[in-house]
Amino acid sequence: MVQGPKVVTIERFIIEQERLRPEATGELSNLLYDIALAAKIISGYVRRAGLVDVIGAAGHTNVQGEQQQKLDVLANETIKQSFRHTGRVCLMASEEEEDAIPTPAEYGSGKYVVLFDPLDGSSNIDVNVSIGTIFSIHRRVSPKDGPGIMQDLLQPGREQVAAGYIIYGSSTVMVYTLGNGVHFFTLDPTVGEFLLMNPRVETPACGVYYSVNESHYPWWSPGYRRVVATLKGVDGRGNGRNARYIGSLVADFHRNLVAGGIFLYPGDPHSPHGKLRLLYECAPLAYIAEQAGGAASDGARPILDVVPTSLHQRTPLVIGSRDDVALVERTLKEAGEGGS
Ligand code: P6P
Repeated sequence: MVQGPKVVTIERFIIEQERLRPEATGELSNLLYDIALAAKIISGYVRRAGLVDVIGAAGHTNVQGEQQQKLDVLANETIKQSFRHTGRVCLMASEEEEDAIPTPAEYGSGKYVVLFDPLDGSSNIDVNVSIGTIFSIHRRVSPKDGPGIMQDLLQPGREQVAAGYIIYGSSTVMVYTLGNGVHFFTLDPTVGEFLLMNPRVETPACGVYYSVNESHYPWWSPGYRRVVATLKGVDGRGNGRNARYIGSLVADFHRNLVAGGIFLYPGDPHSPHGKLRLLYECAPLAYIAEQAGGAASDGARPILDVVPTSLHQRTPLVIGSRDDVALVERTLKEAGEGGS
């Protein structure tokens, strides 16, 4: 019988990775288990979205002023519930909630904080387009015996101890990094386990895709217009890329990570800092991108170097294959632009 590849569950992989870190206490490993469990639960909701009464709006809006979908609410509650009573997390922040989310004092004040977008791209839920969960984990900076504070959350992306996402697509894939490479797992629904697909993902240096909402062209700066013209290959140098834009950040990012490509969400006069959120969308994906050999910028500097000042602040985002990000930064600089 031909032996297939060794089957490694995410739990087994996390344990093996923990053994490589003598200083590890196991708390971060347990936090990753918590996230993997939440991902399985949310995946179940998403897979049944058309079958049980979870599709459609939940009837109220979130802090972003967006119509909350029922799945948004379920995903948000599922993630909060998976951390709240573990004693590993002292404070959380969610795209769905204006204020930081404290954990009950009786459960201790853990040494980590978690920031997350529970279900990004939720406007795509009712049309069956891939959506995703994004998470970012920092070690707290405040005294460990007290409650978590805002400064624990407002840390530069470079300080993340872990970051990742789950994409609910044709299959459910969990991707994360602890700073030692990017790891891919696919959920096998027949056994309810995330199985290791690739222990060290590397994204191509130069992509085949570019992803941007071209309907914003009228608002783009001259620099960004030149960037997109270059990516289209209208400069005649034959480096034209394929346009792919799903309108679901995790789906666009994941395709580019795997195949090579670049995603852009520039700022414009309507929203000078763009649409995407720094702390729980751009910074975690930037950590993944850099760990996979890619790059992420706000147009002039690495996303991971941006020092946050508020929980839901936005940033322009250029992320993906490193040569492509460098091309965008160079082009914007030549146009006298760049940065948020
Ligand atoms: P636009 C989804 O609403 C989202 O937050 C991201 O997932 C996605 O990349 C972006 O907005 C799409 O925005 O303006 O192109 O529809």
